[in-house]
Amino acid sequence: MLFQVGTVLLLAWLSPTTDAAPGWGWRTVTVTETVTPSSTAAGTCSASSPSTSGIISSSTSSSTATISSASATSYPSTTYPTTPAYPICTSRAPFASIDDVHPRLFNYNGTGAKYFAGTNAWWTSYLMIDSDVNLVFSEIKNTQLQVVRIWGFGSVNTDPGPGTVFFQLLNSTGSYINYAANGIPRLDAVVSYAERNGVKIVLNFVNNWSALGGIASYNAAFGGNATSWYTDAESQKVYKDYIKLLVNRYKCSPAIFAWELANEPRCQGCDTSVIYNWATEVSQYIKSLDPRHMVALGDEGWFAPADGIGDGSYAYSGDQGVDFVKNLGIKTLDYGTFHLYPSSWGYNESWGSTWILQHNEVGAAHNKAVVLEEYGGPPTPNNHTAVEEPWQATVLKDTKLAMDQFWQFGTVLSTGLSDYDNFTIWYNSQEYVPLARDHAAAMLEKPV
Ligand SMILES: *[C@@H]1O[C@H](CO)[C@@H](O)[C@H](O)[C@H]1NC(C)=O
Ligand SMILES: *[C@@H]1O[C@H](CO)[C@@H](O)[C@H](O)[C@H]1NC(C)=O
Ligand SMILES: *[C@@H]1O[C@H](CO)[C@@H](O)[C@H](O)[C@H]1NC(C)=O
Ligand SMILES: *[C@@H]1O[C@H](CO)[C@@H](O)[C@H](O)[C@H]1NC(C)=O
Ligand SMILES: *[C@@H]1O[C@H](CO)[C@@H](O)[C@H](O)[C@H]1NC(C)=O
Ligand SMILES: *[C@@H]1O[C@H](CO)[C@@H](O)[C@H](O)[C@H]1NC(C)=O
Ligand SMILES: CC(=O)N[C@H]1CO[C@H](CO)[C@@H](O)[C@@H]1O
Repeated sequence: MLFQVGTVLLLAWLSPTTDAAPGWGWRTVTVTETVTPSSTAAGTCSASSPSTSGIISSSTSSSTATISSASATSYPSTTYPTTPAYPICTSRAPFASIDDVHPRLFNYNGTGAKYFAGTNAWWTSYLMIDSDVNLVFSEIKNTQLQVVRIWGFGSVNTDPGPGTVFFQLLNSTGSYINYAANGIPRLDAVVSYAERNGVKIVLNFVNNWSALGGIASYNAAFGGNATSWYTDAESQKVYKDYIKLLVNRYKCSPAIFAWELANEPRCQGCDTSVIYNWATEVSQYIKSLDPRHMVALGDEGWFAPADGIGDGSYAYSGDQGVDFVKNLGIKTLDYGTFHLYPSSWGYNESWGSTWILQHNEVGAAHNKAVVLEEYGGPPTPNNHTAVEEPWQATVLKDTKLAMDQFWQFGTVLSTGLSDYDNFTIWYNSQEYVPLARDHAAAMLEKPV
């Protein structure tokens, strides 16, 4: 999502306008539960043993940082699990891949190419209560949505305390991974419950936006700014170390649909080569760690003038340093991604179908899978059907887009409503039937 990632202060969730301004900090969990994770990871999961013998810290005194693990003391407390805190890789389900016969489509679980739908529930990794994590995946499963996109990042510059989930603390002396109960074990739970429910996830590694840390939290610790981050040696070192930690930890799991470089990476005013080069290098790095899972970029799908598409307006101007066509040529990115928020971008709602068709055509020209991985409109709560149904019909009837993922899934957790914004489609609400259930079924029935 472009701007707000709504935070819901749990004690105030009845408030009708809880959309936060950009840059909100951390979800404050007012209900905490002692997490008593199973200490036994699946025995079959030897590939997953992560290099977590100590805090991963990287010196900031020079631009060539080094990892010195096993040297630091436990942060913020407790022990370092060298294996995931929840059972992972117990499922024998096949990994998702690009289909051999139909390279524009996915082979989800070894049974051949299929179209399908998915969703976004970024906040799942910040839930403290296991039964809530399980609820999210079981509801998504019974809707027949196949893939959920979730934030795998969460960085802070100062310790927010044990009631707030975060995965990484960044400051001038380095990166400190949080293995306490409000840290990496929450991601372990996400992967574990996704696997147990037979749902696959896209795990995203950094946010362009400042919510949940993001690029701004790297810059606060290591210097740099929103554009230099992509080439800043220190930030890139810490970012890749974080990727390495998660990829090694979860790479044995069939619940990983794809690894994703960033949420809506932008480099405003930059040559498109900056993001192209960064995405090439990072995706190659991920493939070197884990050649068996797919990798995606997570961008909004902006076109650049060189593409010769569109009317030259904002979405086609290259202003954000992203060139969808050029990036689709990166071999270590398995599929192309794009988003759709006409109301935020200054377009009318019917332009949405144009945007969908344009990305489909580029996918056809490259013979490569393309996914509409976020879409939302109109910018008011509820009643999204009139605007979103025509987009879904375009995807279904007029394209070979492999998957679409509405923004965003919402449900009632044990603590109250899940985090939400004006685009949330609430589980089993009236509009959930056409936009989630019926669309998911229709995508699965679409002939290949
Ligand atoms: C950075 O955070 C770590 C972990 O809390 C702490 O040990 C270290 O002293 C901090 N460094 C600075 C410069 O504050
Ligand atoms: C970001 O940092 C780069 C490299 O130091 C610099 O050239 C650029 O002007 C900075 N951008 C902004 C907006 O400050
Ligand atoms: C995200 O990208 C935009 C465009 O480059 C930029 O203006 C913004 O500052 C970025 N967000 C953060 C938190 O750096
Ligand atoms: C929507 O915008 C497009 C240009 O982006 C324009 O061609 C079209 O006429 C507009 N449609 C409506 C209903 O305003
Ligand atoms: C959400 O919708 C309300 C009206 O229902 C509006 O006042 C508010 O500005 C919207 N928020 C955003 C971020 O668009
Ligand atoms: C829902 O949208 C339709 C137009 O598509 C409108 O006529 C109706 O008033 C809306 N309902 C609510 C409850 O906002
Ligand atoms: C989305 C998809 O391809 N799902 C398939 C997973 O595998 C079962 C059989 O085990 C198929 O029935 C599904 O279609």
